[in-house]
Amino acid sequence: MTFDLSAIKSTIIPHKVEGTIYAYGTAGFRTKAHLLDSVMYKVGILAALRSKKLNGATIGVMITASHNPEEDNGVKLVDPRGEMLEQSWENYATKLANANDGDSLAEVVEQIVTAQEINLDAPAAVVYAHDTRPSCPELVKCLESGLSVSGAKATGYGLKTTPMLHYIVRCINTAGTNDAYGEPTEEGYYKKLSEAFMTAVAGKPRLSTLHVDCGNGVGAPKLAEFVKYLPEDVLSLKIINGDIHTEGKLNKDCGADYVKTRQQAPLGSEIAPGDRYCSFDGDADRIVFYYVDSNGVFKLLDGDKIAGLAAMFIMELVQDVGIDTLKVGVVQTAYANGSSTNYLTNVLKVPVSCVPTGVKHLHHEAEKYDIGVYFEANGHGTVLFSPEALNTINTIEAKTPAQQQAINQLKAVTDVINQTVGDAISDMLLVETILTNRQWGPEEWDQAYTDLPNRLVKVVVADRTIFKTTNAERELVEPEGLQEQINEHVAKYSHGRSFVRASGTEDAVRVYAEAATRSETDELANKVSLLVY
Ligand code: NG1
Ligand code: ZN
Repeated sequence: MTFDLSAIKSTIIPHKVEGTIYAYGTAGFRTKAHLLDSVMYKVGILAALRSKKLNGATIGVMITASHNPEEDNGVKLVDPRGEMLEQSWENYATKLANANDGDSLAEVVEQIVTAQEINLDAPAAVVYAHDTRPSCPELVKCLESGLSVSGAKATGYGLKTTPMLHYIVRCINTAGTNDAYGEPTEEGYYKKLSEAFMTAVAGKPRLSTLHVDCGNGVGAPKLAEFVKYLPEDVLSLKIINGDIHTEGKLNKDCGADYVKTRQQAPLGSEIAPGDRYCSFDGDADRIVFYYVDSNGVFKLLDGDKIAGLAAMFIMELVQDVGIDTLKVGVVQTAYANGSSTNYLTNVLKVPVSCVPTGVKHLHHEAEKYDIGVYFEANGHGTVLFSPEALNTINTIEAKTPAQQQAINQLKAVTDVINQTVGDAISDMLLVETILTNRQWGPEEWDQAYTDLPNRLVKVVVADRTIFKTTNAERELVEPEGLQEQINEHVAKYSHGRSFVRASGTEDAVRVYAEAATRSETDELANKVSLLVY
């Protein structure tokens, strides 16, 4: 159990390419896989220190690069309740990763130990998992070597989706408490979700088959396993892009990110009017739905549409149960379509908060509501129920059979939802719960509002750090004067909106624009992009 400070000087895995600089950002560490062996070793040390700091609470480590190309990889830490690593520790992660010799690494470890008053003799427990990338087995070994030198009790969970690992971490840390989250196993996850889903759709006819594009990633084998827990007459799924063995196929022309950014169906789909489709990303924490209308036009039902559907359904259920004193709210980012914000605010009349990009910001804001629905437009999100809300839902006594039915359904919905993090399988079940209860196809769902045409452009600039924003990234404060120039263009378009921010995951600046028509949107995006160069 002891942490061997002197041993890290000899076991350190140094950077492969001198001069590489690493940063723990919105997506943890993420870059080309061959640059990550040193980082994995240090993440092993970091996870052990974090666990020691929290008196041996179990910390998770997930090796994945999500929707990125197959040659990339990445790693992020999971805190005890299944949330992302506490923000104040991101800086420690970055410092450890950039220490490139034994002495400086030991020095950074000592700095962290002092700053956080960590007892190095305290126990440490870490669980880890990985996605389907060919680089994972090697990187797992590097992580294990960092865990071993730190004296952590390390348990490998093998191939998992990112949200499954978050679920497992929360289950382990809440076992035996009033707050127990479930069985800390893959099977426990499948059972919890399938049982809750069956209750949530009980008595309603099954919908047509849902085609699930798994982006040739880990979602495919896991979903294939999950369907064994559900009878065919409850949910019918057909997996496409489920090949995790052929090199080069992961996220290639398929998956949630491809569908969202290209606004087109993935490779391997033969989508026709009436068909129901959705896409997962490479680690199955994001989902988007889509269909083609009777004119053959492709229509996307993205994270904003999911948030609207979920908020609508949950608000009605809360009312049927008679607990509408609970405050429901929705959290979005600036990338949310203007029509969705308008629908939430003016039709559902639900409070909407806008926060900077990155799931941790959305998650924290959602915690401020009794029931907080949060989704990024790209399909990453979930619903959080506060402990008080859960307590109210679980203890209220029904006065009528209708109220009892609403209570049962709301309880089931809280179990269908993975409350630790966005989860493609769980979000898929939430959407299917709502559509089955309403007996809606994608067209009925899509009727809530019509998306404004929008365009997201990536602009490569000499130095993206000069772009500084305020107001949840919707306005630039630097470079000086640029925001005024953007405003002048925006003012010329009906329903015009545009903003510029530096990406947190790529060396580029993103320009977003929306306006009343496709051509005006493209024109606005172009004009603003030219200002940024
Ligand atoms: P950046 O690169 O900071 O725009 C992207 C996504 C985020 C989030 C992170 C983490 C967009 C516009 N941005 O962030 O929503 O998912 O990656 O993966 O989709
Ligand atoms: Zn992902």
